[in-house]
Amino acid sequence: MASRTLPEIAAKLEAGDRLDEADALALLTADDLIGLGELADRTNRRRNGDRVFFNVNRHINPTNVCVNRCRFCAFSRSPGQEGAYTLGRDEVLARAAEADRAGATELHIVGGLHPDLPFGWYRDLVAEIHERFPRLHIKGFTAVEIDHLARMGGGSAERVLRELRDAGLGSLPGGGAELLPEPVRSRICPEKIPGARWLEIMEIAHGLGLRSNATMLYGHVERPEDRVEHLRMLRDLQERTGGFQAFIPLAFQPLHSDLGQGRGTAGFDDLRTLATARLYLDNFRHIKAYWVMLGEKVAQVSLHFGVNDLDGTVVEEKIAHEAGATSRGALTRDELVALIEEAGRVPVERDTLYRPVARDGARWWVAEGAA
Ligand code: V47
Ligand code: SF4
Repeated sequence: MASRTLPEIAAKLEAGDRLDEADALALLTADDLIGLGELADRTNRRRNGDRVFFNVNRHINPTNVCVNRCRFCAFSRSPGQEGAYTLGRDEVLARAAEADRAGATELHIVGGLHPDLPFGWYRDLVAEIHERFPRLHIKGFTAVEIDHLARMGGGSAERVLRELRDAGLGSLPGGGAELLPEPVRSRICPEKIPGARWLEIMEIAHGLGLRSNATMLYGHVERPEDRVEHLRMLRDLQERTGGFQAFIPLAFQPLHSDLGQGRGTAGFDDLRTLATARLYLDNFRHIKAYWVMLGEKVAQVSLHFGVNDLDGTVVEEKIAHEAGATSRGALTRDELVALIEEAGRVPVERDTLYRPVARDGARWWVAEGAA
């Protein structure tokens, strides 16, 4: 691919032309971080103004028992291994109740691929949470888990998604994408479903009216070209379905993983990746900084590099922290608001479907007309 300069890419953007993969590669490898940030910031502010979304959510990981052994994952355990856990139904419900009482708008539920928990266990769990806490949006189960649940008695992925949706599932998170293209995918997670299957399940979900997010795990063995190919695959699917809400780059946390004990990603590369995503993924409205993996400081600075969304209060984080994340496991709503305001932007609490939320303590409602 021919190398493009930043001014050439800026001229394309000014003319309203779409960036191609050569442009994305040039951005991802640009030395002029400030120039890149300015482009991404301008593009973001044209689309989203000064507003930065955040949400009040809670993560729940029902089990860390997993039949896959992804090489980057420090969270999972084999069945019977020390540290393996599976929450009982009541323990999950107690966490949901706590989140509801605290005024959360969303539960983010993901976990390992348990070899014995049947599909019905998950479907009934979703149904019970939804029945008892109908205001909590359930964002749950990566495409990888959906594929697993199909094998665990759910039938096809479409049937699993349909039944979960009918039980009360509201949307899908973006995990499990890792790096979609080969050969990187097989190097970092040889047992995981192929990238094409991840995309297929997302397409089915979008077809059933379930929105989802998309992630990209970066900073391990991949080359910039692999990241560009990953972004291209996401942009192409988004072109067909429009079902992705946010793109979330996940900075690799290297501790206790089989992919080396390095220092993790550089702040420079984190910002470059977020800014490139803003400019190349022109059909994604929201680029989200996951402060848990970036650290609060880089996440805050990223609000000037094309990011318009900060996730979230989180409350109980295991996946990144088992792998050495040094950020805190939770932020309060006030802390998120302060992070955004200190960056000179306007915080807007949202629900999972990006409707602005107004609140009085733990009591919240969707604000009318402020979309
Ligand atoms: O699926 C696992 C990744 C994901 C590591 O959709 C790792 O709103 C970095 O997907 N270093 C879970 N990443 C997190 C996730 C997510 C987070 C926040 C918001 C949303 C959303 C999604 O974390 C896993 C896997 O891709 N992961 N191990 C690691 N060592
Ligand atoms: Fe299992 Fe997910 Fe960890 Fe892979 S990333 S080992 S599928 S929990």
